[in-house]
Amino acid sequence: MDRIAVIPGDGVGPEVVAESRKVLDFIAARDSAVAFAFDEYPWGTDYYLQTGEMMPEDGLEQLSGHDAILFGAVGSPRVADHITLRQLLFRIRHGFDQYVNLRPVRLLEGVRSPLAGRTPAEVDMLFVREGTEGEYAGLGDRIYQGTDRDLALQTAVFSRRGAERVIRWSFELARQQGRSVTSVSKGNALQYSGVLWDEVFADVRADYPDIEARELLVDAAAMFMVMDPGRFGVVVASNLYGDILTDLGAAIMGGMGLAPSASLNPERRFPSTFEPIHGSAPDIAGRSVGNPVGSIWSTALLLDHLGHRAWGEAVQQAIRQAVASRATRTTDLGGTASTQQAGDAIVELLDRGIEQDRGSGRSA
Ligand code: GGG
Repeated sequence: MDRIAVIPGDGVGPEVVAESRKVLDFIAARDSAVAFAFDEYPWGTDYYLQTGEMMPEDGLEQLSGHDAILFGAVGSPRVADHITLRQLLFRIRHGFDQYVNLRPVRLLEGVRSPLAGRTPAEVDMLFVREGTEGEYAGLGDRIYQGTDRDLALQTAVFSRRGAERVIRWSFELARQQGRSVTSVSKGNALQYSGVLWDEVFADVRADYPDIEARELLVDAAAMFMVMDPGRFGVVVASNLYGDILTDLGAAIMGGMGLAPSASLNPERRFPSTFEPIHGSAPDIAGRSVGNPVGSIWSTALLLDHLGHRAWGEAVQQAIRQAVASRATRTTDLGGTASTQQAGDAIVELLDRGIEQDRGSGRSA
């Protein structure tokens, strides 16, 4: 039995997470070897407005007994974004040492990329964003507020250990998948943090002579993602650069609603979090138009993480089929389906895929 903590959160979060739950419920109903126990937590902006905190003091303790966390989205115009984001999502990522933020950027068949003429074979990158330190470490100060000397300090934290573990994880992933590794930094301008990152990358790459390794400045990386996305395999970047480049990646793969992520604690000392990379999208919340694919794809990553690899692959296959047709994709992709219809279609395609596999002697 896998214990899954569910935090639907704000805006479109509850709508897309409900579609992920449909997929997991379907799998548990079809496979006697798989069972999930869900604990849902009402944490987010409404909770904050009622209690003064985004999650309770002992929130991490409550989550810690779970095998994984299924997360929706965070953020609302009713509360400053730095409060909602830092007090919920970052508390979980930092508290559970989720130092690998895996973000696949993949163009699916039938989805139109804004990059003219690009095919799925040319847009297939695996971003590995550092998740616990860098620019989002949360160190800094604000002084002389309300005066003309108003001053802010935001300190980026880069440690050798922090850079090394995420870079090494990226090389291992590249080796498993037969991909290259590109390191993204800004060592020409950031003489402390950027240079440390580059030195660690040089040290780690020496342990992987079989893997093609390259380095790019973050500005050049953004340019090449648009001009020549096919050059990237695994891409490892610090917290901020990884965050920004993967929004660009989501655009390249056809839209923010598609992009999945997994915030992993690779040692499994703590639960890992699975969430679409998009935010709460308050402008479309409650209208059943949000794209559930980013959440359901993240759920496929959750299934992989929990050891249900065949199911993870089956869910990805159902997603590929759903987005290939107008009738089963949402309006952001030029389709006609509502959030719920798109989720139902993925479940139906999953079901059909199982029946076909059963007919051919394969099983999920
Ligand atoms: N679905 C996750 C979410 O709500 N993300 C909002 C956001 O701003 N995230 C920033 C980050 O992932 O660091």
